[in-house]
Amino acid sequence: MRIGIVCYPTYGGSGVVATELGKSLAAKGHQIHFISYALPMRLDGFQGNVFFHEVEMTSYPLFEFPLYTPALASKIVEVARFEKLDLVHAHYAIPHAISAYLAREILKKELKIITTLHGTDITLVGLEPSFLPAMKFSIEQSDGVTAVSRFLREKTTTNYGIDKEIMVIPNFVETGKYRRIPCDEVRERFAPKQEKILIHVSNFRIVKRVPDVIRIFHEVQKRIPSRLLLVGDGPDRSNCEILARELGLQDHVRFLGKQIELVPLLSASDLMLMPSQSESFGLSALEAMACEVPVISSSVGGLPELQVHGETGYIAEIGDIDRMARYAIELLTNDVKHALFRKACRKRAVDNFDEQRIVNQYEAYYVQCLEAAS
Ligand code: GMT
Repeated sequence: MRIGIVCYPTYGGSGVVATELGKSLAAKGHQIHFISYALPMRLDGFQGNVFFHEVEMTSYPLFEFPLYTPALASKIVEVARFEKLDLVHAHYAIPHAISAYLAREILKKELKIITTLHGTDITLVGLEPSFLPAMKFSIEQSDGVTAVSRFLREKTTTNYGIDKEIMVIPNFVETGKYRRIPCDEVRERFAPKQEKILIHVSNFRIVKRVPDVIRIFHEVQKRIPSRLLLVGDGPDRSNCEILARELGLQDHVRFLGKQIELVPLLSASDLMLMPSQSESFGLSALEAMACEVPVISSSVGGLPELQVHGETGYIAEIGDIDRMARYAIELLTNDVKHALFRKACRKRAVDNFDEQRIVNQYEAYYVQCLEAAS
């Protein structure tokens, strides 16, 4: 198939899923055309069957705001015509599904649209009155719609009154690459006295509740010699740096900023903290699990579909810092239990969320949508 993939190029789960999906489909022989305003973060190195098309933005004094939606629609039209695309797969509905709809109208419907809903496009941003009608319309007009968890499908149906069939296709991980590797050097660097290592990976948006991560670690650190690695960057980072200092944790917390190579860091870690306010799936938690890192998370969104409480980690109410800290201490002080959890994490990632398994589901869904349309 000739597939256009529209996504955000930035450090975030929807862009990662879109890019890894495209690379994997390309390896299976499909021709993949990524369309975005910059090269997607994980689209590194040359790969056959993979092409990138940049959306050029023009400015004009009359335009107070950049006009990305029509520019993207025009680029989709151009790529679809010249590359004879069978379908375009829009990752994150705003504005990608809207641009794709516009492109399909221009092409007189000779292009199929699959939209994948990822998270805040449905739970947060799309609910804004200034976006809602256009969002709802573009989802309803897509030829196929997928959501990354049952939770997100349910939210889409109830919050937007959409009765279109939505296929749940979860996030995935390349378990051949994401696996625990020898990590003595990394451990030595961050925890020279064999302290335990806790890790958090996110885009430091408010919904991630990174200050909770620091407060949980504060409690853990009182009982267990430990270090906290914070990976990623975003609007809440400065607040978190201030909080870490206020709590006297500056020598125990390392802010590593954005990192491309996560496997060595995850392999050196004993526990991941993900206390999010909202999380439609939790891709970072899955990547940690594949590297045998148990997860302490909140009970929101799709996290209970990923995690098995008491087997791969523990789940607690949003904001219940004390409970999350207790769970962390329990696991980090019980080597036998920790080893069992580590094994269960890897098994769950491999058995349920391995890349090949999920990419096959997307591929089959494309075929189904194309056949239904013909
Ligand atoms: O919603 C976001 O914060 C951004 C979004 C993204 O584009 O990175 O993340 C969402 O999509 C990921 C991939 O499907 C999911 O694993 C994340 O759980 C989801 N984030 C939220 O729901 C907060």
